[in-house]
Amino acid sequence: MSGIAVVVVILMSAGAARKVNAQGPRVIDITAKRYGFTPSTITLKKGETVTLRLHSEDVVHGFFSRPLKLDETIEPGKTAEVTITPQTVGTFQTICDHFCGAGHGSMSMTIVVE
Ligand SMILES: [Cu+2]
Repeated sequence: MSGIAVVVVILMSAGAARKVNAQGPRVIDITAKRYGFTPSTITLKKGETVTLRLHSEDVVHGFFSRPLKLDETIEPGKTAEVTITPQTVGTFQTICDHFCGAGHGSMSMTIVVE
């Protein structure tokens, strides 16, 4: 009897683990286009693992934030992905660090970690 109980517990545990793995991190799509990002602000939770999926609608853009250790190149027609787990609460600016035209200097978005 106790052998059956152990097998049932193991099967239930395996099922729970599969469910968690299949779910994976939350994915947030971010589109870069001269001269901004859509959405312009995202909110993450401290300690939550999130995948940022980056797209460009026109030219090559950058996605850079020193405090969040982000430094991605976004090429048109391709998808760049970065998975982060922010550990610091705050409001962080992420900028384009590839010159993309006259308004390049104002191209940024906000990542809020709460
Ligand atoms: Cu730019």
